[in-house]
Amino acid sequence: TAEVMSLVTAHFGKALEQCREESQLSPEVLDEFHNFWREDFEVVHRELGCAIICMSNKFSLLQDDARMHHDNMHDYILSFPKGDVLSAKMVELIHNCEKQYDDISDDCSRVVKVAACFKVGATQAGIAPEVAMIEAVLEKY
Ligand code: BOM
Repeated sequence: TAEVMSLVTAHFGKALEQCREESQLSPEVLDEFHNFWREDFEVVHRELGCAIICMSNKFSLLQDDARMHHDNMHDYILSFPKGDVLSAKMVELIHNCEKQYDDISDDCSRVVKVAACFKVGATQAGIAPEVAMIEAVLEKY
């Protein structure tokens, strides 16, 4: 659900500042990670793909080929309250997106495409969080 997704995003987003330098992601492109979910935020910058790879690696969510590690992603989502209602759907959405862009060999470029596809898919599935929901979660941290 969107509620669980807001918890996951708030947690995952904490890794952004650790990854900003190595991914060359400027604050002008994305200042706070939860803005990823804003309707008017376009998921297009290669540097964002690099940042997502770096952030995912902090939680061991990727394999050596920079594709999702299915079991680890599943367990990561499960670690949140009511994560069980989201984990399988999330893994499925991401994997379907990976299949669509498998021909892009540059990891950062491919991952930003996968992330954009995931955002569309999650929105269509009704599990995209409102930015206000994420901000409410962040206030409790
Ligand atoms: O093939 C690469 C797989 C990368 C998966 C990451 C996609 C997520 C994009 C960014 C949105 C994140 C929101 C919540 C946390 C996801 C773990």
